[in-house]
Amino acid sequence: MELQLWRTMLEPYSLAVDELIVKFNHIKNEFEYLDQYSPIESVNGRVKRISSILEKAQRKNIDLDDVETKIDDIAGLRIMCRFVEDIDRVVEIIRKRSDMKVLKEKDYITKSKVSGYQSYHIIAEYTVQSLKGPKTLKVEIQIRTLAMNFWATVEHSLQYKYKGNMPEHVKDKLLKSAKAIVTLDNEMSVVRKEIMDAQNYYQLKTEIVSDILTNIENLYKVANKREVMKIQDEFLSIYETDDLERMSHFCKELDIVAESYRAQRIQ
Ligand code: 0O2
Repeated sequence: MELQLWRTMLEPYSLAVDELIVKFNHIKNEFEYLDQYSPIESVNGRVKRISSILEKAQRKNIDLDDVETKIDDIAGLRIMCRFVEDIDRVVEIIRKRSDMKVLKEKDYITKSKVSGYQSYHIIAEYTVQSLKGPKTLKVEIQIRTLAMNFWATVEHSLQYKYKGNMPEHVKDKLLKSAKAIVTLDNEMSVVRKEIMDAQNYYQLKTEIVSDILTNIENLYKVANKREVMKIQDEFLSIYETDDLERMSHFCKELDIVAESYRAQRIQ
C-alpha cells in the first residue's frame, strides 16, 4: 500500500482517538463537578505508527489487506488510575456506554504476562463520522494504575533497546520490579480507603450543612427574627466543633421546627 493510502486509512483511527480522549476526560470532569473522586487520573492515546503496523503484521503473519480486522490496537487509548480498584470502576463505565461495544477483555492484572506486564485491556468497537459517512473500527483501551504504567513504559523502552534479545539479568530485574509494583499498588489500596472515608465524610457534612442553611433561610421568611438568629448562632457554634453527629442532630431538630412553621401556615 502506498504511503498516502496508509495515511487515508489511518485518518478515522486518529479521529476515534481524539474523540475518545475528549470523552474520557469529560468523565473525569463530571466526577470533579460532582465533588466526587474520579477513578480516571489521566488519559492519552495514539494511532499506531505505519512502521509498527507493518512490523506487527509481519510478526503475526497477517496479510496487509487484513490489518484493520486483525490488528486490534491501531487506535490505542490508555487510561491511568491511581488505585487498582479504580480499574474495575472504569471497566464498568466502559461496559455501560452505548457509544462503544466491548468485543474482548484481557485481564493481565489477575494474571500478569510472563514479562511481568500488568494492565486491563478492552477491545471495543467505535463509530466515527466523516465526509465519507460512518466508519466502525476497533480501539484498544488499556487501563492500568500509574505504577503499572511506569513499569510498562520502562519495560517497553528496554524491549526497544534490546530488540527482542533482552538479557536474562535485565528480565530478572524487571520481574522483581513488577512484583514490587504489585506490593506498592496493594499498599496504596489501603490509602484509597482512607481517601474514600474522608470523601464520604465531607459529602455528608456538605449535605447536612446545606439542609440546615436552607431551613434557616426559610425560617427568616416566617419566624421571629430574633429566634432565627438564636438558631443561627447555635448552628455556628456546633459547626465550629466539626462534630458531624451534633450537626446531624441539630439538622433533624431544625427540620421539626421548620415543619411546625409550615403546618401553622397551612392552617
Ligand atoms: P506497542 O508498541 O505498544 O504498540 P494478541 O491478542 O496477543 O493476539 P496483541 O495485540 O499482541 O495480540 O495483544 P496484547 O498481548 O494484549 O498486547 C497489546 C498491547 O499491550 C501491546 O501492543 C503493548 O502496548 C501492550 N503490551 C502487551 N504485552 C506487553 C509487555 O510485556 N510489556 C509492555 N511494555 N507492553 C505490553 P504492541 O503492538 O505489542 O506494542
